[in-house]
Amino acid sequence: MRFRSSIILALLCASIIIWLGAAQGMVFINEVEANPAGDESAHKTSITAWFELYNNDDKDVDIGGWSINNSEGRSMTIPQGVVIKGLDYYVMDVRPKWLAQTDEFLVLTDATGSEVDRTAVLSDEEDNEIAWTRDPDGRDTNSTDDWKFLANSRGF
Ligand SMILES: [Ca+2]
Ligand SMILES: [Ca+2]
Ligand SMILES: [Ca+2]
Repeated sequence: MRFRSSIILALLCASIIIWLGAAQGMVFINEVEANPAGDESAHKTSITAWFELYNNDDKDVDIGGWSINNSEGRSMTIPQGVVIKGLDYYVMDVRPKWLAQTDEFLVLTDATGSEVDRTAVLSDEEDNEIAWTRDPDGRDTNSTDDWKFLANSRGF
């Protein structure tokens, strides 16, 4: 009887540890601007598309070597040494057209290749400063409702 209750206790402890692990903060793909104001098809344009990552934990996270993959199969690696401070943001500029403006989604993987986050399928066919963002920042219920099309908040 005592043996059995020790096993139950051990299982309970393990569940709590797993639950605490799952409840830890995460890094999210938090905002995506695939269609900034201006004609990005113009020659030598200085317009950049971009996306923003958000660390919703209060601890710093080293994201060096992590990758962003888009739904067209393109991939971009975050440089070594990049750290997002707790509750802070990191913006990556990409050349226009790296992000598709229709039915685009992005997947963030860590340095071991494990998926950390993915966006909803997003379309931005408006040529303006409105961008898709998780609202509030870091909201993630695996629903398209996590995302709103709002005036951009690049880096904040
Ligand atoms: Ca836009
Ligand atoms: Ca544009
Ligand atoms: Ca933002």
